[in-house]
Amino acid sequence: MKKMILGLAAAAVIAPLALAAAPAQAATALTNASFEDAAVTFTNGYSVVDATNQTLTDWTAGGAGVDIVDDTLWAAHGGHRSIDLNAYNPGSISQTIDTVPGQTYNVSFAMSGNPDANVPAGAKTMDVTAAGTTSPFTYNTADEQNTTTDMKWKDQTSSFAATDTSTTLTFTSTTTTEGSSPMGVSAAAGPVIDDVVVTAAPNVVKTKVWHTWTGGPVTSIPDKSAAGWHPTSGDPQSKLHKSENHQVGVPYYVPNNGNKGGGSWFLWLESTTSA
Ligand SMILES: [Ca+2]
Repeated sequence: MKKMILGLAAAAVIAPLALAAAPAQAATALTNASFEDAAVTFTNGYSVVDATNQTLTDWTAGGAGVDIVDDTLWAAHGGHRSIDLNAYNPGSISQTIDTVPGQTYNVSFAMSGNPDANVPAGAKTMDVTAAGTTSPFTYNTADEQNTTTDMKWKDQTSSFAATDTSTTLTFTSTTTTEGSSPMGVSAAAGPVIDDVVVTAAPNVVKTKVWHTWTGGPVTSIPDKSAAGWHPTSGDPQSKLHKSENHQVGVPYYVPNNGNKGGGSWFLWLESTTSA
């Protein structure tokens, strides 16, 4: 046992011990992410999509329906079309994509708000929901002063951890009232989205490395950031030195590990990397 410890300490070879490796990144298959594909005829620059009129390719509209808006009404973020998540009341759109359980995904999109002058300007609110995670977003058209020719798009990002091999991603308007309106409806101008992108987040790998104190005699416990620590072996075979027996970042002293006349300090340090 003593020889083994000495041998490892002298080896000076870094052998990282991977503790938590998430699944490999997976390609997702979100389609019609810029809302350009829809079998619709536009009247006044928009077309309502709802449960009885599912004309938005690869997406399912819910709630009170949404509007596909083309750039004769306002300029899209990308391409020629974007989505107002309120038709005449709050609606939603959903799409189911392939996912890897345990993998974290980032959902980014461009957000604005319907600047219709017939509806009082104000907060346009919405949720992004996937795998049980709901992230709220707000775009305030009164603050932003966006117009149909300059929608002042803002980049937004949410994330979720997949729990299954497929995940339904849903954008839901929560804009339910906008005060009195000459149009006679309460919530006809909602949050606007375009250019959805779903990417697998980088995997986080935590690595523990075993260190031996090489800084000579000390009168107090060496700090974990002191220069005298030297990486040794990541996985010592002695149970005395197993990482699970020690707190990361807390030096521990072994009174007699085989050295003549004294013991040694040891330390486990952890590093986090993206892969
Ligand atoms: Ca678009």
